[in-house]
Amino acid sequence: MDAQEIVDSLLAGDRRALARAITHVEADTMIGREILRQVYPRTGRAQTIGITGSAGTGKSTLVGAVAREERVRGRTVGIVAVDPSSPFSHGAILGDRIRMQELTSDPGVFLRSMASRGNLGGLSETATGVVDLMDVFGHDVVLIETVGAGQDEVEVATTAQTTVLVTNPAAGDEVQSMKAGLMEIAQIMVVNKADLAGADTAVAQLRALLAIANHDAWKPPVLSTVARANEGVAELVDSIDDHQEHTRSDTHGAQERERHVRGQIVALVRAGLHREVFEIDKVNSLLDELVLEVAARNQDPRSAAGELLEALPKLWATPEEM
Ligand SMILES: Nc1nc2c(ncn2[C@@H]2O[C@H](COP(=O)(O)OP(=O)(O)OP(=O)(O)O)[C@@H](O)[C@H]2O)c(=O)[nH]1
Ligand SMILES: [Mg+2]
Repeated sequence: MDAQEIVDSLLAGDRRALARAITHVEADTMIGREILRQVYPRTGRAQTIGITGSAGTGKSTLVGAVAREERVRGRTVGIVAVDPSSPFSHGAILGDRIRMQELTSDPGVFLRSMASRGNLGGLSETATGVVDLMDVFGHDVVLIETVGAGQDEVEVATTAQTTVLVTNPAAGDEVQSMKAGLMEIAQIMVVNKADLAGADTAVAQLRALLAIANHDAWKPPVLSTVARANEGVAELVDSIDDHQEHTRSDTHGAQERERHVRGQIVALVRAGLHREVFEIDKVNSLLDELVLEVAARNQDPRSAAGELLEALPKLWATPEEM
């Protein structure tokens, strides 16, 4: 099947065509790129929502609960679950699958797990494309779950219009040390596992932090949920709707949408640079030399990186001579 055929079937609502398109985008094939080019003008209808946070905070449980609530509201849901961890964690994906099984037997839900590991370009390149596909397929809502591992967390923020950062009551230290940058990527903060002690304190701490950090038109709400018991989930979906409305409003919409696509482009350039730079043989030769120097403590890693960056324009300018 060529790109055009896949796009036609996808737009006609064929789930197998969606699965096939996602596979192309994940493998970054020429067909995958062509599909994305063709469908992009039709994107932007779905609510795209990133659910991120540290491992084990209850993101998958929350994604399931939010998906069910969206279904109650009559919306169809696409779910992208990104597993960033080791090759040994297939069990984790499987666990999520089993937990979400009840959802996946619902024709109004489409679930796709993907591994971000081994994807040199990082999450943003593939996830952004997969989200676009789920959007044009006609899902009303696309939920993207990622474990916040620094880089990935920032990248997921560029994938979704609305990013929900999930923490737990016990994560007091984490909240304290949470960098302002990380808080800025979130439009909604959730203290999940609010059935555990300390939830009110965590909510109060986050609100206090946000009060000093945030000066935008949108003030991120801090909510508490018990995802496992569906508590606070309807309120979370209300908040997501509020933020979505904000991004589509006349007054702030243009600015929000520009912030979002600027982040996307920058993340894609960063990912593309990363991938392309290390495809250049001369870069790798220089890297090998620098590795030996730094390993022998003759040079520090920072100046080695500086040397490589300085040499880069020249190495890059003559790729065919390598
Ligand atoms: N007490 C309590 N436990 C919860 C709640 N929500 C989820 N859990 C539990 O927390 C554990 C982790 O939940 P997951 O949903 O897998 O968390 P996750 O953030 O997706 O985990 P990773 O994807 O591995 O990072 C499970 O044992 C859940 O049952 C909650 O509201 N309260
Ligand atoms: Mg999970």
